[in-house]
Amino acid sequence: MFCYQCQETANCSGCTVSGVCGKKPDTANMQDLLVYVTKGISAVTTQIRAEGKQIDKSINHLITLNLFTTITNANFDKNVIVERIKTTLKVKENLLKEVSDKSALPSASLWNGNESEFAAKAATVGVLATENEDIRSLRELITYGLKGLSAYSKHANVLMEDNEELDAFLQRALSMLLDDTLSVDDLVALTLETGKFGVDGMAMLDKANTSAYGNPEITKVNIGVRSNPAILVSGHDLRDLEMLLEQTKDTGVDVYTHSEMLPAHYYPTFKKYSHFVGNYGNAWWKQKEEFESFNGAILMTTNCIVPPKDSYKGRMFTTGAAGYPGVKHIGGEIGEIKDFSEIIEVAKKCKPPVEIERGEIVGGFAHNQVLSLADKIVEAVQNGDIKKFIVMAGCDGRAKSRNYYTEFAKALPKDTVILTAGCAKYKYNKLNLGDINGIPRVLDAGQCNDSYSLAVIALKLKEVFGLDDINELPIIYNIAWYEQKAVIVLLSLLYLGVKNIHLGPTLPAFLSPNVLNVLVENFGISGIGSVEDDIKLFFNK
Ligand code: FSO
Ligand code: SF4
Repeated sequence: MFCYQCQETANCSGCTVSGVCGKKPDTANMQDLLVYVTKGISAVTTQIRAEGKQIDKSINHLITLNLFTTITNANFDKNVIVERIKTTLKVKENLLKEVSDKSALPSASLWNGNESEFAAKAATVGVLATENEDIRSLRELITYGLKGLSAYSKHANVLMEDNEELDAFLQRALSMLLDDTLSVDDLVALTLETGKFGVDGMAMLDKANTSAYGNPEITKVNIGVRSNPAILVSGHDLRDLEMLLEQTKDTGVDVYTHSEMLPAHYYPTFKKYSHFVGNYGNAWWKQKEEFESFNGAILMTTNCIVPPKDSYKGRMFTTGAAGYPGVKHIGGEIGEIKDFSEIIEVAKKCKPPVEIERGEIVGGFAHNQVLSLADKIVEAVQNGDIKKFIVMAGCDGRAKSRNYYTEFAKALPKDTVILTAGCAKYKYNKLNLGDINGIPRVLDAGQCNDSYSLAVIALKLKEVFGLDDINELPIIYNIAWYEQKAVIVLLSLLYLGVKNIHLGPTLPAFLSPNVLNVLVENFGISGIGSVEDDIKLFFNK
């Protein structure tokens, strides 16, 4: 195996023996093959579109789900990956019949094989199959961005939002990654185009979420527990949460959010459920301890799964793109009502959660809420009460070096406001950093995809202050990344013209020195230093 798609990759270079995340080599190899056949089918759909015909939505959904399934910590179940390869090959064979001109199709579109041939094929199509390290670097950067985009698309699709233009781009981009005639410059251009569609994808999801559940609003979220048996919902899929809340009504079972599901509490629709109690625990990587003490049933709707302990594996469930061998999976396609009765029955027999903390956290500062406070914020900036905003969106992770973000948040001057989204927030959202004229110093917009809100807010501030360039705003970008959704957020910010982003705790291993150089020269991207040095750098203190 060779995988270097996430920040925790072994020795900051690549997992080759087994994944630091727990992914086994045979599963990693099957994921490589799944990505390969997904590129193959994408070249077929791209050709069909070029010949003037349409592609059914179900094919678009198959492609995005394939990529989503290979995201870090989403699916560890080799059998699921193998089945998706088989389905993709079958669907592709049918699609090939629709193609009039097959001459330009790449070999990935024409390859077929049965399961006994999968391992041998997988060994020839992984990341290292691209020999030129700059081409490889750009191909992987784009692939990871597309994986993140696929995840966001899927969340919108389950809320019945689709964007054919976005799917057509995603598939065209995947097919271009098979094209050996493309230069570094071509791939740099495709990287930025991926960022454009990243913005579109996050906007689509924002529209889907807010149309379905209302605009997030300032909310205090309880972090303590009650004495009923309960279900803990993790991951990012709000539609799954909605179905579960409906089915747990009047059952005596409470529902709590975990990690990236916390922002669900900010939506008006979810407030109407009296058994939707609060948020339990922290970011994804602490789940081993927290799932144990939670005592109840657990539903993983997406990444990030940590290989479960036997102590709670039997009360854990996956759904959607998530999967883990030996953990019960709850099925259900887009548009179908999932049947959560089994998880509810398991929960009823469980002890109530052990309280691990008490109190509240405040969030709900997505674009609509922040823009309704715009006058207050603009006034605070104009009279000097707020000197700078620091965008600290992204991911949390288990690396000790990430304590930087807690220390950095604590060390920030008191006239600064943190804008956050994603599970990165858990490094500082319980620090009680206070407020400025009633505006909390940590404004949480929501999940990682709600980084879109931060971009909308920045663009609005640019307009209000009459600036020509988004980079003239008093905003510093100090972003933490872990997996591929953060990659699409990063590419989206680059597309929007944001410069001088600091990315940590380490720069991606998949950036070759030359590609990194392109990002440094054109966008001023850099890593992080020590807290002390960075505070000096940002504030001349
Ligand atoms: Fe975190 Fe995991 Fe949302 Fe990621 S839970 S690390 S960027 O999946 O997607 O922020
Ligand atoms: Fe390693 Fe990350 Fe890949 Fe897992 S996802 S195998 S930790 S690089």
